[in-house]
Amino acid sequence: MPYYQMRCNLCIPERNKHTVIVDEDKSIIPESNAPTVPGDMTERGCAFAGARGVVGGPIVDVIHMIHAPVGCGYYTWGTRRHLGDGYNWAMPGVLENEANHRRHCYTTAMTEQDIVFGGMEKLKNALLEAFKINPGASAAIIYMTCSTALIGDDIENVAKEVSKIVGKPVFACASPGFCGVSQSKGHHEFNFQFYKWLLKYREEHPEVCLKEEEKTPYDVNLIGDYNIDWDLVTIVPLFEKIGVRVLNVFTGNSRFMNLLKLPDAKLNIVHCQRSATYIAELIRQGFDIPFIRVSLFGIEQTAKALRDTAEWFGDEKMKKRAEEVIEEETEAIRPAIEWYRERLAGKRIAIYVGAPRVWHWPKVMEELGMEVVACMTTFGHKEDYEKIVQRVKPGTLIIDNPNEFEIEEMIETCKPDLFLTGLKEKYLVRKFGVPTLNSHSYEAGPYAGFRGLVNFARDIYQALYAPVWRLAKEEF
Ligand code: CFM
Repeated sequence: MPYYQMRCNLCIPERNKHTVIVDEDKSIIPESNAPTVPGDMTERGCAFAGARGVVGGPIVDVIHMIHAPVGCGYYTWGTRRHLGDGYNWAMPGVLENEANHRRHCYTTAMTEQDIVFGGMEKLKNALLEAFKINPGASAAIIYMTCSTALIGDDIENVAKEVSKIVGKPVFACASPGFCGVSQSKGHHEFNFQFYKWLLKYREEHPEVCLKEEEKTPYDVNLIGDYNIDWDLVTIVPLFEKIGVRVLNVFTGNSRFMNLLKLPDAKLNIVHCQRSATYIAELIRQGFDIPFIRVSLFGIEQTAKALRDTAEWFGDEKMKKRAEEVIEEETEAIRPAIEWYRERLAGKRIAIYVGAPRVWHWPKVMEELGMEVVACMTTFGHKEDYEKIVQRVKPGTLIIDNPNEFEIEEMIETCKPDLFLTGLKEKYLVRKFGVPTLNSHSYEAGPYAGFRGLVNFARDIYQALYAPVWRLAKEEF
């Protein structure tokens, strides 16, 4: 029996196949991407959250119209710090980092009556009103959620109608929560539908494509980075320094019209390989543009990403430049990292995030001298777990889509010194005297790239050594 029996699951045996202990030959992975067992208090989000909150949301200069009852509008802002600087067309006096896409909610606020009689007219009027209030918006994206999908509102037709009236693109994304088992399905839907729409739009409006004379042999897209707490500031210059041009980021701090040029690059560099490999794969199939997979956290992985990029271009000058950049950057952070490593050495870490960061980070923890004792993902697929088990030591506990009881038992059995996790678990975990660190939106990022690692190490250090934990332990 390869699975690990948690005590809390004795009465819910369906959960057993989602919990494993990594073995010596790393052959066992938990079952994943499966429907949550009824009665299990999952922490998963819905497909709409994946489409709106994760992939579409970071686009800064569009109206994100949520065609749904007002409750779904919760996912509009404040839920994830995918920052942007596109506030030039928002109201005067807006604060930095409060770009329009995060500051405003646009929703049709469907009522019972609209559900009975249909909401297409309401959607059309809402879009026209939103474009009128925000004349600087480049485009609009309509997101459909469970209720409007169930009544079958034809959002594509409304998109076409409004687009004709305002003369700007309107993309309709059908992302009802029920279309999948987690937010992961929403990533998938956004990728596929956007790509399909983009192909048609480029065909009808060839002027939006990158002109031949504007192309360079070193144009790349960074796919699957969402500029969490300005990660792009520590990532993009690294690529620019080795001599590539980052044409587009899908979708961190991106502009809608620029995204239409996605297929005009020479190479796609995929960072989040859960939420965005789909579009890289579609572009590969449709335009013969290859992609490489990278990890942009920690020294070794970021260095590898730069080397792999230079290697792909096969350009000797770029390869040399990559080595110089790696050397320069590593030297710049070495004293700080050494200081932190001394203080973090031997600490036991549990990681629970969506999926990719759970395999991006074990190497990073190693670089800081720490040990990963437990790994959990909300919506990981088989490939994510394969990567996780390759990167952790035998004996590590892995839980797919954990619930509160499993997290409690994990704390008791694995005894982590720090839990890299999100806000939903934070209070529960802290009650056990275990510090947490906001691993989705960060405490004070960026965390990516070489320079980001110093911030990451600092936040880990501060979480671990906050005097409150000593006091809390004395109390009990
Ligand atoms: Fe990709 Fe992400 Fe993640 Fe993700 Fe997320 Fe995120 Fe995440 Mo939170 S896009 S899958 S849906 S790397 S919001 S920036 S941290 S769960 S591991």
